[in-house]
Amino acid sequence: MNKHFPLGYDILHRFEGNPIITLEDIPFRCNTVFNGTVVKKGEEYFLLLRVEGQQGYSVFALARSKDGLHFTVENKPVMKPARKGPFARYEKYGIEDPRITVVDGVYYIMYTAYSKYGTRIALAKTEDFLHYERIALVSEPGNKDGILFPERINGEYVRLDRPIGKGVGSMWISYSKNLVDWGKSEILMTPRPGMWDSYRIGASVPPIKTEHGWLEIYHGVKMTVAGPIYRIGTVLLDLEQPHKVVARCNKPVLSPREDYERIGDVGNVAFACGAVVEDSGEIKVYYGAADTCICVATAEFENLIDITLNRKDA
Ligand code: BMA
Repeated sequence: MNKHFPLGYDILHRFEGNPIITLEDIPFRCNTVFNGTVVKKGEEYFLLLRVEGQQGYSVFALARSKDGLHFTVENKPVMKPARKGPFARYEKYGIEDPRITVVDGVYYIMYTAYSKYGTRIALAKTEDFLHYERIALVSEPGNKDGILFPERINGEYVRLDRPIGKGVGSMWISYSKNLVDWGKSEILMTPRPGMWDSYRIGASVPPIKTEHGWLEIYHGVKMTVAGPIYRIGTVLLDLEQPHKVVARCNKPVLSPREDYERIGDVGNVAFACGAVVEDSGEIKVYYGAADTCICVATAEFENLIDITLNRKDA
């Protein structure tokens, strides 16, 4: 599991049992499994999966595990696009890319509501991971990759998101006193010309608090003649003023290399939506590969911080 690749390979180490969830593990008929957000509660891991149905729109399914590596998926989707009420017209094309964050003991899910109007960020909550209560649509169209911070900062809820302004995908930050009304939006991070994250970037995993700042595991996209390549990178944000970048990794921590990351509905995609920092000091990062399966990769958490601070080479 903690096999260390030589210099030049990835900083996150792939589990040799990857992929950990494929289409064959989903007990109901569907097209593909995209990505998943994780929570460890006690000794159990809950993975909320984005699953695309055969009709083409996505729903959420729940997978459970005792070791974080071997998962069993519930028989039916746990959350489907709303078909009535105020969310229905904005979820017509599906619900996508969930991210769970625990704030003040409540499990909140920010997800993408997709319709002919475009993508909007929506917020729901759950107590048991089986039932979901929608709270609000929290952005206008043209926004996605909404992720809540696990704590209020200076008394306010904070989120990262990715509005598409002028076709450029950058990471932004916004604040709210009540989780419903958001504002004080500011640009946080932009793509870096010439680099692996030159085309688009977006938040991926709920921020993790460290003594050096909030660790944000994000996705960076490079456009090539053969299409986009989605890689995983890291950045540290100031603890008190999270709109300030403390350090941003120069290199991705994981790039698509294995067949299961290169070949699928959308090839060359590694797209993280969740991570668990274990008491042992290991971080498990869960990511969707090629929009077709779920994988896990690990690192020593301290090592990942050092890499982000650009202190160390792989
Ligand atoms: C993003 C999301 C992800 C997907 C990625 C690559 O916009 O929709 O779920 O993995 O594109 O297709």
